[in-house]
Amino acid sequence: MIRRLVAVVFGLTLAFGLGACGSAAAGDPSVVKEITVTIVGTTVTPAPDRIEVAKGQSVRLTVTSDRADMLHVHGYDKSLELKPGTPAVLQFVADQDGLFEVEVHSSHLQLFQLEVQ
Ligand SMILES: [Cu+2]
Repeated sequence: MIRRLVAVVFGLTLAFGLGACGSAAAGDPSVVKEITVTIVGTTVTPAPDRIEVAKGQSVRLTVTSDRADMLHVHGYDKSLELKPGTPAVLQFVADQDGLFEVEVHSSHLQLFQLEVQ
């Protein structure tokens, strides 16, 4: 019984250790920042905000819009066609630092600002 508890505690410590290691390894392209945005009419969910990522890590952006539109990541100059009601996925390595607007062009909505440092 006690031995099992010790094993569990040890397991948790190990998991924590690995977690800390994962964040310390930010800048590694295998570390992926998942960002999911939904657009309905002129409402962006979650509300536009600044999202920080470490330079060199990957960003996977999943956007679902209720209308056809064109997603644009400024600075990185990446575009993604959005089809109504269909999640569109854009993945890239955040390899330049700065503050970049991510927006959709037809509806002129800002989705968020990507801060890479
Ligand atoms: Cu743009």
